[in-house]
Amino acid sequence: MDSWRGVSVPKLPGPGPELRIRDTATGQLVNAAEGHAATMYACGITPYDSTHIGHAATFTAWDLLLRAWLDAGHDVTYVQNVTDVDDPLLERAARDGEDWRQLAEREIARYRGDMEALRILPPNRLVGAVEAMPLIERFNGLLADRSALYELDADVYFTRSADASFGSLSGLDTEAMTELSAERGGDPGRPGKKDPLDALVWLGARPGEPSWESEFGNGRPGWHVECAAIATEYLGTVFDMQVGGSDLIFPHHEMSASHARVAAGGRGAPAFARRYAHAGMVRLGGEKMSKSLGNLVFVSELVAGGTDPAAVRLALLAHHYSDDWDWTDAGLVAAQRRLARWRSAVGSVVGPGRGLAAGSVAGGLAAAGVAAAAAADRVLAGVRKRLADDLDAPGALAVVDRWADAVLTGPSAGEGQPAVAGSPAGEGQVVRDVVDALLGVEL
Ligand code: 5CA
Ligand code: ZN
Repeated sequence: MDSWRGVSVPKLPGPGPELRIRDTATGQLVNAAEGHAATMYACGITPYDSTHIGHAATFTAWDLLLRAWLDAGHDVTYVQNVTDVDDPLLERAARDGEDWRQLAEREIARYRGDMEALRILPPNRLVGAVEAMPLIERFNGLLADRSALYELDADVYFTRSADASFGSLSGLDTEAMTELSAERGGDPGRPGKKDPLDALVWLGARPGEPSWESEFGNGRPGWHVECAAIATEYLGTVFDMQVGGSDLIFPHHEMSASHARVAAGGRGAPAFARRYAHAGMVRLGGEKMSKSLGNLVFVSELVAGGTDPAAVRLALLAHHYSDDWDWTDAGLVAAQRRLARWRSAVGSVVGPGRGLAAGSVAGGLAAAGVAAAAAADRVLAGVRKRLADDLDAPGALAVVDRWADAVLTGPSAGEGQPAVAGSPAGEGQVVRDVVDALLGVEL
């Protein structure tokens, strides 16, 4: 399906550092990409009640990751799905007496608009489950070839015992997995299953629900197999990063990886993501912001109410992506103040510099130019360093804060700093480019 419109990313001088990320499976800080080509799969939205601040925070985290990769010179392929047919979407459509396709289309459009407003770079491919039916069926065919599927009534299950590495991502014991599976869309208690943790890969058609013909009968795909099939189709058997919110570690990412390992032959050869990153949950009033609870703050409503999307983005970036945190009005106000301060600092030093027009003596001018270039370099190096260290956005914001403080309150506050000889841009422009390219915020 169509992705959304991207924004141009300023090119910064020299390649940035290699991004290190904390891998969920091992807990280690590791290089996010293995080679020059860098590949990422992000689990996308289920399009009903999108895009709340929790979604926005998660997709902003992956946007930072993408921007760090681009800055480091990687050739990036980024794929995201849209779960445009699944139980929660169908249930919502039924509740509201709306056609499920219409609901999905409207929410996907809203999501695209929100992603554009937040200057989140689009994936190379945005793939809906509905359009992916043929490749999901092919993928299920591979699982069947490995004798990893069985039927229960008209449904088809994946037998997790086919995968010796099942559990290696979450590291959870069976009891914890069973509990989470029941909470998050699984059916561990269903009689007739060979193992409570076996996952549905094909649901036989239910009355009144959409279904597709396949060699497994009329039906629709399970959730985990959707992402396993789309990711491996477009990124290959092995790729660099699988990302999503922490609520997806188990069962979703564990199951998708397990499916993919078995589809790839199941002989211990690497399959699916080399690394996993998970974003913390954004709460409202102490509870996870979630569509099912309905405690939501929408990006589209904030923006329609006149909030600058750049301030929303800064409010998100004030938290480390892996932390759980509460969305508050005070956090948004602080972000608005920060944005105004940064804009004011950039505005006061932007351009070739009023210092040039002021007719300073050559020596003073050169010294001011060197100081300005050094200040801009500190921002560039500092923001890069913080982001390369497990996407430390709060640390990166602090680097820019220090620069803005120095500009607005330092001895030469209000004085334009000239560009250095041979430097293509003045201090303000360099900072503006750094904040734009790496943090996605337009000053
Ligand atoms: N379509 C599936 C993934 S294949 C899905 O989980 N959709 S979703 O719309 O429920 O969530 C989209 C993304 O936002 C997921 O990565 C999810 O983990 C994340 N997410 C959902 N709620 C929150 C929240 N409160 N805070 C942070 N991230 C969240
Ligand atoms: Zn997914």
